[in-house]
Amino acid sequence: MKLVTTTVVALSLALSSLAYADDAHHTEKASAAAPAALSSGEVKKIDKDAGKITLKHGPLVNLDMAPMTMVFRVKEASMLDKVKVGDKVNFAADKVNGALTVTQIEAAK
Ligand SMILES: [Cu+2]
Repeated sequence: MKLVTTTVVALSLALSSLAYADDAHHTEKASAAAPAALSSGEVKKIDKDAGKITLKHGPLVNLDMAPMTMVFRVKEASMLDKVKVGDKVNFAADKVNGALTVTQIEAAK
């Protein structure tokens, strides 16, 4: 019985260290492929008909981009209802079909 207990403990220890290794792997992957955190910016212009937003943004690590003001596409036009010109925002941007696209946006608190 003691042997069984020891085996179970050893097994669960092995499993939990495996789980940790897996977590670390996923975190690494996420930061390389997708934005890990939101970037900050300020809304300069909104063109809902075109599905575009002009943002003055800070550094975009995932896109290797320095701070600037530029036009982004938005993933869904409805995202533009959540923000207005002059708002400070937190957003995520990525390259979608070759176009720089805001995939997530929210007014900063
Ligand atoms: Cu830019």
